[in-house]
Amino acid sequence: MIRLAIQKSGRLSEDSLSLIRECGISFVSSSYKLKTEATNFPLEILYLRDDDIPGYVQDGVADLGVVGQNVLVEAGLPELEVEPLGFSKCRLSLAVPRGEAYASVADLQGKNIATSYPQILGTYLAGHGVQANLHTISGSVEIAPSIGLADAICDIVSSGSTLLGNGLREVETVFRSEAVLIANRSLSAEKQNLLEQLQFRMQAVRRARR
Ligand code: PRT
Ligand code: ZN
Repeated sequence: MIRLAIQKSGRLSEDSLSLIRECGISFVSSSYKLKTEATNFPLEILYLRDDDIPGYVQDGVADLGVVGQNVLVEAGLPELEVEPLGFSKCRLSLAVPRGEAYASVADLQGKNIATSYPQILGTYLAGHGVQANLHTISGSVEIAPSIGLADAICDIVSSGSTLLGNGLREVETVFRSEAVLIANRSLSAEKQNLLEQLQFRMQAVRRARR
């Protein structure tokens, strides 16, 4: 039996469940349950908050997980990635108030930047030789400039309409992300074999979708 952690409820949930089903694995899922066993594959599914998934897989509480690369890299565990899954594509971008002049990332020197991704942003800014004050907030990052909390923000963007609606302009792409399959680094031989079967099926599903 191998344990796979997926997001309980959010943007990754539906596509994660569809992927498992398209792999030919049957299970009954219900919104109030925290785990489910598949009926035709030795798989147990755990439903968790996405932020908890990398740590649980690292610790072996779950063997496998489905999570966004943004959350995985922010958690400092990029080495757990085993397979890109091609859904939940988005980017982590820097944005400034629309009326603000902006020529390059050097303009952010000494500025206050609100983000939920201080690790990824810190690495990016350091790579560009920029020192800024990062303010870590966990939600509603886009309103920070309009309430005087920050000069710029760094947040997840997909369509861009949230930035537009908050009077912000996207100026730099810091990181590109998609959902990935992650795995504990010391799986037993039996679990490693189950992982390979799952990866084989996931790759076939992706090829069939193209
Ligand atoms: O409750 P839990 O902690 O499990 O979920 P969560 O609220 O932390 O995450 P959730 O469900 O919002 O997102 C899960 C993952 O989906 C993220 O970690 C990303 O990998 C991916 N993803 C893809 C996105 C988006 N697209 C996205 N658009 N995550 C967030 N957004 C937000 C964005 O921050 C913005 O505020 O959606 C808003 C709208 O985006 P626009 O550009 O389309 O307007
Ligand atoms: Zn989360």
